[in-house]
Amino acid sequence: MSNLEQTLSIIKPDAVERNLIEEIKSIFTKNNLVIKEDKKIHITKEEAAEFYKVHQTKPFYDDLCSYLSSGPIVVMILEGQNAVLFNRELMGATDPKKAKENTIRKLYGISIDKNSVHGSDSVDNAKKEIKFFFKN
Ligand code: IDP
Ligand code: MG
Repeated sequence: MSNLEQTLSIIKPDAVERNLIEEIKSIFTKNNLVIKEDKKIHITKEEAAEFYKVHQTKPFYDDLCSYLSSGPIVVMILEGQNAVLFNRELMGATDPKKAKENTIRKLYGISIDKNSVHGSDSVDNAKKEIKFFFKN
């Protein structure tokens, strides 16, 4: 059964800094996810805090917001079959040390905080996150 979805992907500062944009994009496109929109931006810490608001009670929240705003990022809308979960599979586990072989985080992630990519974790959150970056 067809289940076309959109999800939000972010190439985080550690990966942009290491010139991994095209390599990461090609993993998506080779796996039949279509990049519907993409832009390179540099957000403020306040914007990062708004984006990551669900994590505001976590001990790593402040560092996370500083990090996401520390340099340019690439935000993308990916579209494809079961795009939300499928993108999470391509990304791999949050901690690159625990990520499966050939996932983006296994290939490129440096550490649990510098883990190269973000991906929405549900269809509802994907809608909110896409709106946050593309439909203001
Ligand atoms: P996810 O990115 O795999 O969805 P989340 O639990 O939503 O993981 O956490 C958001 C981001 O916060 C992670 O990608 C990672 O960069 C950072 N993070 C998560 N857990 C930790 C931690 O225990 N220490 C430091 N940073 C963390
Ligand atoms: Mg998450």
